Order: sequence, then structure tokens, then C-alpha cells
Amino acid sequence: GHHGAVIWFTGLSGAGKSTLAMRAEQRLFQRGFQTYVLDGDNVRHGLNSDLGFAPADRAENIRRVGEVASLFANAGLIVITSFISPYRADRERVRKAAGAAFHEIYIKADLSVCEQRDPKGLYRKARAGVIPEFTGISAPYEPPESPELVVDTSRRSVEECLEDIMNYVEAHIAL
Ligand code: GGZ
Repeated sequence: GHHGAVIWFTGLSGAGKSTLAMRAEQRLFQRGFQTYVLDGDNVRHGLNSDLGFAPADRAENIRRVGEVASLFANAGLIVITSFISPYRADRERVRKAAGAAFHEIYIKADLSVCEQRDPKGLYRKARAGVIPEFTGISAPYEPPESPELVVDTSRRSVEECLEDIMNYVEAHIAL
């Protein structure tokens, strides 16, 4: 397909990936693009219900998401993926498999800010040791070294971050 692309969000739990993915999807839809958001809600309960959060499971989660995203992109959709995807090597593998239409956006937020937000109480549980291997607490997050775009949600509003994302999309994807 000609107009498809994969917009790959990466960042900590609570950084704002899901919020920004949904808002960006609305905006793209208004502009007449076919879009789809892949996230834990529609992938980890079904396709990837056999996977947990050990490093090998995360790698396989990201690999499958990358394959599905590429298929949708080839069908002409602008796909937004919203996964922590903490390992640089896993993301780079997807980038190579996806080809030119891969755009990595780092949804950046300080761990302390994510932990203060803690919308689902997961950081609290992770600190208490109830959730093992929690990203940022007891499992690593490897920030991207050269993402196409960084939006810092701990320093700027959701609206400002959304504008940055849409400006990037206008300039590089939705031509
Ligand atoms: C990180 C976890 C974990 C562990 C459950 N570590 O904030 P959320 O709840 O809604 O998003 C997190 C989601 C992360 O799944 P991903 O598929 O994005 O992860 S990865 O890309 O690393 O494969 C969080 C919840 O699942 N969650 N346990 N141990 N996040």
C-alpha cells in the first residue's frame, strides 16, 4: 500500500502512550486516513495472551506486534502501536522488518512523574514487590537513541504533545 505507515510509540507505563495514541487516531481519522491503534488491550488479551513480562516474552510480544503492524500498514492503514517496548534491540528488529514506513516516537516522562500519576496503582504494587519485573522499577527501560520524535509529557501538556505528533505526521507521513 502507498499510504500506510507504522507509528511506533515507546515509553514507560503512565507516560501517556495510550492517551496520545487515541487522540492521534481521532485526528488522523478526521483527516480521512484509515488508522488503527494496537495496544495491550487488543493484543495482550488475544493474540499474545500466552505471553508475560519476562524479557523473552516482551521480545516476542514486540515481534508479533511489529508483524501485525506491518501487515496493516501494507494494507494502507496508519498504524499506531502503544507498547512499552523497553528493549532497544526488539524495537530495532521491528524497524528493520517494517522497512521505510517506520516512525519511532519516544513518549518520554520522568519515572518519578509516572510513579506519581500511577493511574492503575501498578507502580505501588511494583514497589511492594507484588508485581515482579515491572518496567522502571525492577525491569529496565532502554530509551531510544535516535527516535524520529520525542515528546516529553512530564514537561508539556497533552495538547502540546499531540500537536508535536500531528506536526510530525503532517511533515513525514500524511503528505
Ligand atoms: C510493565 C506491566 C507489567 C510489568 C503488567 N511491566 O500501564 P499499563 O499496565 O496499562 O501498561 C503496562 C502494560 C505493558 O504491556 P506492554 O505490552 O506494553 O509491555 S512490553 O512492551 O514491555 O511487552 C502495564 C501492564 O501492561 N503491566 N505487568 N511487569 N508493565
